Amino acid sequence: MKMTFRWFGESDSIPLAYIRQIPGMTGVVTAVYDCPPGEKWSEKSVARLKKAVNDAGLSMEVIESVPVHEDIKLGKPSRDRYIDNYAATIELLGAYGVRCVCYNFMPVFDWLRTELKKTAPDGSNSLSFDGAQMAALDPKKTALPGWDLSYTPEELGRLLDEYAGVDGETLFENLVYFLRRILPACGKAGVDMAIHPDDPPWDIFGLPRIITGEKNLDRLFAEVPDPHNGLTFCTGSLGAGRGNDIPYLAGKYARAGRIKFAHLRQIRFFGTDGFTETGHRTADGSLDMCAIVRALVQGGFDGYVRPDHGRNIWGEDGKPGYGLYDRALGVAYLSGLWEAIQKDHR
Ligand code: DNO
Repeated sequence: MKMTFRWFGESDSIPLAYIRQIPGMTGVVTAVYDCPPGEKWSEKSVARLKKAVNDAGLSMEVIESVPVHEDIKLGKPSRDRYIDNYAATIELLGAYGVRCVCYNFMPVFDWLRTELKKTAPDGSNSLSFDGAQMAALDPKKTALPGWDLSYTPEELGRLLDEYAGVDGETLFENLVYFLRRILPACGKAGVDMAIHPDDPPWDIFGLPRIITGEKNLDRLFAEVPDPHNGLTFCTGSLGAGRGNDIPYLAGKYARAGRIKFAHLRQIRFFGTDGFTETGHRTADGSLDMCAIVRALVQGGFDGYVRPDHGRNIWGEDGKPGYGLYDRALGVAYLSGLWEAIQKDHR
């Protein structure tokens, strides 16, 4: 297992030097943020980022994310140009030592929450989702929590209307088309693609979401068996789907060699579909973190791991989910689980 930490580039308030001091830290998971979605990343930006990371004594083997242009998800004729740019970016990243690219195929929005700072009894706060509150929001009228989109309301409205003709089946076909076209570049560059599950894993605002559980993941790997076609095993995203048995899925896809990257995060369920993010320990939420790590270890997973969202604690007011303190505590806890389980497993 290689422990990593997400870092949002030079504008991140957390210095690389602090990240390096977290016990067991090997590298950061980062991205180039100055390139419009769909264009090829510039070599200058990639080289500069890598130098900053390496100079701090850390590696840069995982990129999260190379965004997928909406035209690719919509299957528009312009998609081929954007797919070519994507493949060229993969080759560039491979040449700079990147081994894994995390991406998602969610229409328009990435993760969605209804509250960014839900206060817990201990005074900490964290991200939270309540389905009834989400259903009451109209993305064409209100800004969604955490989403200061680069679209104007008119552009967003148009984009949402374009998805009216795209159901889950079409979206899935568009994903398969995209992967088949870029995987040759991944093979050449030695880069694994690691799709991030939809967060939360069900349709929202009438937009289809397809990376939601076992059935669709099995279909994805059956239709695109290339070994570089992999998964970011995000426990919090898949785990929000209460029908998903997370330790079972961890074991199954680890054994199949499909897990290229793991996001380990704890959530506590409430109501019928609500969840609040908590500290990483098993005792703090609804997911059995110990069983998940055991399944990964026993399944032979030896890839990149990062603690996922943390709470705001000790007075920190971090980027939603991405403060320093609670994620660092998450690393310490997860590394302890790993050491204990690995020793028993040998
Ligand atoms: C949320 C993250 C996601 C993830 C993307 C990958 O905190 O896990 O935003 O980076 O879905 O493309």
